[in-house]
Amino acid sequence: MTGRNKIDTGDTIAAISTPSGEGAIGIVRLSGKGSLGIADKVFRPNGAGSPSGFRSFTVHYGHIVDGNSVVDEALLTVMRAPKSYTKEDMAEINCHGGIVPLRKTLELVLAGGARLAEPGEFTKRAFLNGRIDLTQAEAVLDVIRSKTDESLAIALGQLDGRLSSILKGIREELASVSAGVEASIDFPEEDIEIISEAGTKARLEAVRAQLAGILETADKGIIMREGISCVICGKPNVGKSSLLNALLRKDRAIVTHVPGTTRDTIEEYANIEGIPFRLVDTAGITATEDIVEREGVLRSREHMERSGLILLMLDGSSAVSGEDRALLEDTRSRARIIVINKADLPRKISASEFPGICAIEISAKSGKGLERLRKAMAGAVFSGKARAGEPVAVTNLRQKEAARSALSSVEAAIDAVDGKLPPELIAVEVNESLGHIADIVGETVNEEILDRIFSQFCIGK
Ligand SMILES: Nc1nc2c(ncn2[C@@H]2O[C@H](COP(=O)(O)OP(=O)(O)OP(=O)(O)O)[C@@H](O)[C@H]2O)c(=O)[nH]1
Ligand SMILES: [Mg+2]
Repeated sequence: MTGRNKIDTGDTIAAISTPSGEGAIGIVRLSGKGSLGIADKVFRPNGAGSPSGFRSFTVHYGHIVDGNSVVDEALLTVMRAPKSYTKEDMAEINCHGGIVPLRKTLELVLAGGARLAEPGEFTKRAFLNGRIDLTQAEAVLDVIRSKTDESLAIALGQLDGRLSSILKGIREELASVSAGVEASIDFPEEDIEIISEAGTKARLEAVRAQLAGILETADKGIIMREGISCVICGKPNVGKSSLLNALLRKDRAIVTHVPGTTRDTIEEYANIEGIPFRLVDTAGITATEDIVEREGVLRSREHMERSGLILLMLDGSSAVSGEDRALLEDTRSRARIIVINKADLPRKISASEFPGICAIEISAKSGKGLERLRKAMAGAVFSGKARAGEPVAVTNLRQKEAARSALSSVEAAIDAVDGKLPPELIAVEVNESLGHIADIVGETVNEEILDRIFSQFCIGK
């Protein structure tokens, strides 16, 4: 278990917070009690005073110095506890964005008493110091990595604490139910029922509905964060690579009239209707003696197994072949769209031949039907579920599993009320549910999970 107050704020951490490489500016960031004292040693302001005397939220022009020699020209920003990213004293040094001055500045602050920050340690401190909860810390990473405007909106909503505030409401309600139930354990002989059975049940049912609502957002939230993999498959030469290029709006894959052009799989993210799709172009599936082609076919099949959505492509300008039929059969039970390509040519196959299956005629060459395909892809992902509305969502499996456990404990508590079980047993379930919600926000989560989460961050965040 992690107590939020256990962090050792005795040490001061430092890191280069901008990407490595050449840039217009680069930032060395410091956090901890010693930040401003260390800044005193390395930063010589042009004006009066020194960093440890500067007011919070002020920016100062000056130079980074190593003894008497100037390392770089810089701007220093001072942010004092508790109003900073980490809730600790912080200093940010904006240097010129070359690798050498940045490294040199970092070395100087380390020599001045700071320790090199671990990945995500600034955000971890913001969490451990109680400025943000774990869902918000995870959202920081999601904001950085978001792939579409819509996924960004969800991440920003979570960073803003929308999920946290719903969870907070649920916790307060459960805590109050738990207190009531426990009171009836302590004072069983009281005549007045401290809390009515029906009242307890109604309150638990309201919580159940709220948790179920949160869980409903999880599938969407996870897809919006991680993307959904979508494989384009079919026999050779039907136009799979042409479709990949058309959806990406760039010539990513090689297209030729020779069957067997694509040998290995090609993966690229595409923003389709706001959903991040990881498109996978595959080698055409066919019985072949060629050893390279056969390896390609094997990989195509592996991707078909793993993907969330299959685009099974047929060449609409020639009749359905045995190879097509085999693939139609193989993908029967999967989420799929039949894509009938080459609609610019005289057609031999039409969408109406596939009643009850989503089949769309397109021309990867002319672009005809692509809009319909995009809509159908988005529709297949959320299978008619509403996508509009507030961007509140559970966005990862960790949150989802904990929410699911919280829900089943609430259900068990309702069953216990229905079954007229002793209040002790109701209280156990309610408290169990409270524990799972504490896990989501990170109050009771163990060190290992924290390490796993924060190790995904870059150093300096
Ligand atoms: N007329 C027409 N030709 C197309 C269309 N889409 C693709 N083609 C042509 O079909 C041929 C094969 O296209 P590719 O995109 O390489 O097909 P593929 O399915 O990736 O082929 P493999 O990688 O060999 O399996 C090329 O000559 C394309 O120009 C289309 O919509 N209409
Ligand atoms: Mg190809």
